[in-house]
Amino acid sequence: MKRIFLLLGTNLGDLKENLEGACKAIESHGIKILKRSRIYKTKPWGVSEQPDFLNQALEVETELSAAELLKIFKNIETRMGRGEGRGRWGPRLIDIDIIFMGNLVVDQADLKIPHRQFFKRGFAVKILSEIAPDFRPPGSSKALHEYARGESNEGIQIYCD
Ligand code: PH2
Ligand code: MG
Ligand code: MG
Repeated sequence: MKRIFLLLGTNLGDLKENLEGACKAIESHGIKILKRSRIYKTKPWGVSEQPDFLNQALEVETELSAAELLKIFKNIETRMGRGEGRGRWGPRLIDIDIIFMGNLVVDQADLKIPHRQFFKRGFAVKILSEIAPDFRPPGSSKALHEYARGESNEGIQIYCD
């Protein structure tokens, strides 16, 4: 079974409720949540003039393909009001990103796995490492905890357990 990791992000509306709503919506599609990281408050990456984010990593189990997952997550984002966000890296009610699906590598216009910016975002590496310290990204000899060790904790704080 492939180990599938997601990163949730939100910085508009009721942030905690958005994360909880996203988890419920994910489960409503028969996708099982195996692990949840703690919820972290993070400084915005990419476009800095926007509110702080709450981020949470999930490990999920499903037989669905990457394309099917993408479709489901886009639907959830739209239904939860993602359309109200602005721009590629701008504020949003909910963002559900596929970070890894085991050793799978996807390089399509609408979907890149591993997630393109994952290793550039210290907060993402730190948060995912909390639930999957021993996971080795495709083609890498290093485990996530080794990547996380080199990242600073600046701009990342635990929001709740
Ligand atoms: N997502 C973005 C852009 N910037 N910054 C933080 N801290 N957390 C995010 O989830 C995030 C971001 C676009 O997806
Ligand atoms: Mg994103
Ligand atoms: Mg996204």
